[in-house]
Amino acid sequence: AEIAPGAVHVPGWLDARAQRELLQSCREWARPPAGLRTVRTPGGGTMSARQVCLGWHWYPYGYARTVVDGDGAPVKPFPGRLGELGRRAVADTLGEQAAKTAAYDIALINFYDGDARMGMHRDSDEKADAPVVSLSLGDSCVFRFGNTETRTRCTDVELRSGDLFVFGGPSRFAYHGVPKVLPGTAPPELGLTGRLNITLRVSGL
Ligand code: MD5
Ligand code: FE
Repeated sequence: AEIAPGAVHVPGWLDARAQRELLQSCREWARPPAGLRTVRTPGGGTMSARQVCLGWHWYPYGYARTVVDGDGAPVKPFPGRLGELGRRAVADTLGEQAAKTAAYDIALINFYDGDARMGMHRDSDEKADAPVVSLSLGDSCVFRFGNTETRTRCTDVELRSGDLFVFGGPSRFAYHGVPKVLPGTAPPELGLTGRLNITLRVSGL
């Protein structure tokens, strides 16, 4: 479903096997060095979603090649197969032409426990306007999508395990957030308590 121009939600895009395999990879990427970390904002706040980065390390607010706000380790490489997955996601939603130009080189993996949230924001640390590909695993959440100009007049969408969301074109720099995780809604056979979100991005760096 197209939620807004360039913003496309595909429920159940990853089948049960693909979800299991991606979760297994996330568990490996979460191990130190350069593993799962708590992000602190310059204002002294703490983000409740914990994060792992591949390819480039995101910190508030920029990208680096080492974990500048954590253990200082070199960031883990961006796996080529995530790039393939990202291009397939874009081809399926925005078309082959959009997919050709999307050379993914960043994965940000956010882990939400039942109390975690993400406030309304825009993702503008990337220097390229390629679509962002978002994949969700585990517990469902309420995802709030605004537009480029305002955090108001939002649309709430429930994202479930296996869902794909692609943010391209006029939606690439739209406001969005995660006001709520819905604990206990993960597929029981997946074996994940909490929610994982994987975003694939083009750094333009
Ligand atoms: C999440 N992550 O569920 C979301 C999914 C983040 C973040 O917001 O910054 O890590 S990605 C949603 C997204 C990304 C880029 C653009 C837009 C939405 N958008 O234009 O709405 O953990
Ligand atoms: Fe974001």
